[in-house]
Amino acid sequence: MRSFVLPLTAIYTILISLALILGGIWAEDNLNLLPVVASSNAPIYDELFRVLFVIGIILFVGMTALVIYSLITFRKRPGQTSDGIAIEDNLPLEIFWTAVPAIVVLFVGLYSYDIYERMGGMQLASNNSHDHSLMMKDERIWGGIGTAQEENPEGALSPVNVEVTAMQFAFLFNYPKGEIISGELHVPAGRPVSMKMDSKDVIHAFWVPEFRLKQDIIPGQPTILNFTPTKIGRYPIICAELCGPYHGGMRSTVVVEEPEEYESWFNKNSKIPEVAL
Ligand SMILES: [Cu+2]
Repeated sequence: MRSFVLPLTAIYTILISLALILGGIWAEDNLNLLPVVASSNAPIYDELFRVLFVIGIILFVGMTALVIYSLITFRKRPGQTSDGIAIEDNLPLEIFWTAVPAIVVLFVGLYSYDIYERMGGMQLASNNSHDHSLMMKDERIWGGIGTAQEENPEGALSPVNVEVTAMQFAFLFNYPKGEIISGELHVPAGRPVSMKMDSKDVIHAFWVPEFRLKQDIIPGQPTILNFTPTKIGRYPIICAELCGPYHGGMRSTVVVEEPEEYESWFNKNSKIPEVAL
């Protein structure tokens, strides 16, 4: 009889694990927690989010179910006054519960790194350095060899250059080509945008959830943000760094429009007539 007990537990474990994995994948397919996809970065980011979400669902449901099961099965029965059984050491179990989280954490770490690199994060890393030679490199990256442009199949499209100034409690967008200063960010769909961001006072952060992009804006240390908007629409720009008493009101809008609409907006507001976009 004893020899039958172990395989049955193993079969239960396999079945429950399978159900958890399938349930996690089902939940990921059916629960959409993310906003609209509006930049070329977003699908890459969403891929990582989905994987993390499945892992999270499996762990949460699995552990909660195990805790509830144990609370009911191993509860103190009426008339029970003795201590529980003294259980000491279970080497295979200890190896198992060390190995599983180690593998999961290692996988998530490597995968996140890969996603960050595919989003161009490694190229932007130098922007956060105090090193002057790297700061000089920033000037060349801005409006030059941006990631967004490299990812764009029509590499010939020149990026839209925007200088972003953040201050307590607003964003200002300056288009140097047309000498436009705007409170709203206008960008044409399908064309890379290269932004150089600086702050007048404290640290702010430029965040557009629909683009899946968030970048700190640091006083005296310009940061570069390259992206390609893909979906027409108006999306919120949110300051994502607690920057003072009215931080919650530090919002703006990014307007992604058809290239022709963008062109007419640009020409209407440009102080330099007939400039090539
Ligand atoms: Cu702010």
